Amino acid sequence: MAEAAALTKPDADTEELTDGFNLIIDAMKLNGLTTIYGVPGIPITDFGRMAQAAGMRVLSFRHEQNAGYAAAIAGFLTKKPGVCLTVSAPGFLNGLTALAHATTNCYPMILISGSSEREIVDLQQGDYEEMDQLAVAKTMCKAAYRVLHAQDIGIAFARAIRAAVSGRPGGVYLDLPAKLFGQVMNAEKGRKSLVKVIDPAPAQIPSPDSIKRALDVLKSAKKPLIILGKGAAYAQADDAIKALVEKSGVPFLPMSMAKGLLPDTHPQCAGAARSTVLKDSDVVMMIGARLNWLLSHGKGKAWGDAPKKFIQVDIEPKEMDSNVEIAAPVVGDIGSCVAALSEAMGGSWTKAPADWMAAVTAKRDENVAKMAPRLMNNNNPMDYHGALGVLRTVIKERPDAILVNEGANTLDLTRGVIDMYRPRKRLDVGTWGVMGIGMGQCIAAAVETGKPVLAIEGDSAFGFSGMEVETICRYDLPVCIVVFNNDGIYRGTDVNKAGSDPATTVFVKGSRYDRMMEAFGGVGVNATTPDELKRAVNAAMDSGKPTLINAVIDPAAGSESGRIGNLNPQSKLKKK
Ligand code: OXT
Ligand code: ADP
Ligand code: MG
Repeated sequence: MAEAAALTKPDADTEELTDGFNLIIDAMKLNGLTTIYGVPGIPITDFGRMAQAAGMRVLSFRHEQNAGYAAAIAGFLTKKPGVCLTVSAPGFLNGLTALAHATTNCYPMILISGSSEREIVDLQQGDYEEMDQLAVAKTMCKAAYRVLHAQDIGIAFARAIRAAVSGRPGGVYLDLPAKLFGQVMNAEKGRKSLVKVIDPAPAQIPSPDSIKRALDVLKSAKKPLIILGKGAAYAQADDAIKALVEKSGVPFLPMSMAKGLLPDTHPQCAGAARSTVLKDSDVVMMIGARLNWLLSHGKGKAWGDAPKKFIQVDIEPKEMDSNVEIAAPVVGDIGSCVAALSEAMGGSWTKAPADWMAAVTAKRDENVAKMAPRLMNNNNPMDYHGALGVLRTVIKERPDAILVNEGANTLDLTRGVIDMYRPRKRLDVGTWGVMGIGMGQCIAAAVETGKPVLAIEGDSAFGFSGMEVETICRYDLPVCIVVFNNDGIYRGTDVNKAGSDPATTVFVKGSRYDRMMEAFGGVGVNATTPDELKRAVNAAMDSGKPTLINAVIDPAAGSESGRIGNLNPQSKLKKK
């Protein structure tokens, strides 16, 4: 043995070497992945240090789930996979919810987890944080890969990037066993093993037949409607979408995260006439939106009795006919599809019938007028509308700010009240209605865009990721969090009649979430009136200092599950 080592030594002294740590960093940088959201620990601690030393931005969180939500929304905002880095088993599992969320929402993301040694895991011999992570991850994402050899790192990253962003975007898992990081190889061979992914999300051009079919259906409509979903926002084809909508003269309904793709104040916006347009329309063109629960699966009471024809523009062919028949499927990327539709419409397209647009406008104006006085109240304790009336102006005056929003009443009322003016400025709970996305999304939004962030959070929703206020302070991010504190989930008024424990939906009364921010050097404010709220939010948005405003909301103001109470089963038996 000693002899063999002596023989190889001279080579090792002169040969330029690299290792797994460096190859991972090089593979990421080569492909423009320069920001990592994660939590350090065995076996990735040194990797984080080395990545930072190599000029990458490595943001260290307090819990992997929040880092994962940050990576997921970074993917949505940038069209590049957001990267989340975790330790093995428990860290991996903490990140997995976010990976599944990214996949469900069609956000490109890569979850990279260190893992224990294969030999020990496979024989179930009880390694440190032992878990067959690859097997667990497979069902939660678009693709999952494990890398055993340093020379495969380049290919693995290329595959992960391509899988995340091509076709329908989604989450990808990369399993990196501890031993891989330290594996040494010849540096030149290492460099050659890296892959720069060319055209990671190739354009997918729709067939001319599908474009013609779609326009024939649209032309036949008397009451057409365009529904814009977050896929349309993701596509970053903003000008082309605006051109198509305006040329068609068709009212458009933005799904929650598509608000602002065209301004909510646009004359064709039907956001404030939602029920009317769903019920009365005869042809519906979906652009980057799915007919899932958020659209009542395209059938039933919400859609009324008028017969409907659907046109669907989506990159995923399997999405067609998922819930109802799609009369005109247009499969391709939204940029290419929308451009092809516009071009085929030519210069003399007849706009949607004026009486239909007028009916939609009348309903919209009626709803807006009905809401207006409620937004101006200065009640103490505040209700949702009084508080949101103030915040609506904050966004109107700062249309470039990013709004992060979660909760039940806090979510649903904010969505309705606060108009958005620019694309990809509203980030929320997405397809699963998941609580906990808040602080991760705030951090990624600030980091990826450099814009100020306003988060409007239910007190329950905030609790899921609240510890990340320390992270916000540590990186000194321009984030203003408003916690709508109504003492509980939906309401703070429930009483447990059967014992001394509090009811399941209520929290400590009079909590002061603002003090959490103060604990870490940020600004905390307790606001009990819309006027106080307005002053505090404006100061925060102007200063860019991490701020948390505890907005005291009447505990009786909310309703169970916000606007989706119908989904919450209630026992028909007499309750004790
Ligand atoms: O057309 P009509 O007349 O019908 O009117 C509509 C619009 O036209 C009109 N409108 C307007 N009027 C005037 N002006 C303007 N500008 C305007 N804009 C619109 O308003 C109405 C309503 O419009 P909307 O909202 O568009 O329409 P609608 O019918 O509501 O739309 C249907 C939906 C389904 C598309 C929509 O409601 C929607 O997107 N909903 C999303 C709901 C959602 O995802 N909710 C979150 C989950 S709830 C629950 O699960 C919660 N949990 C459990 C839990 C979760 N989720 N996750 C995890 C990990 N663990 C547990 C928990 C714990 S919520 C929750 C916490 C809640 O407590 P908090 O303290 O956080 O929050 P509070 O409730 O505030 O206390
Ligand atoms: P929303 O919740 O806003 O209704 P969904 O998440 O349900 O939106 O739907 C988004 C849809 O957009 C998905 O079906 C997805 O396949 C599609 N999509 C995402 N990116 C693109 C793209 N670049 N081109 C075409 N379709 C896309
Ligand atoms: Mg609440």
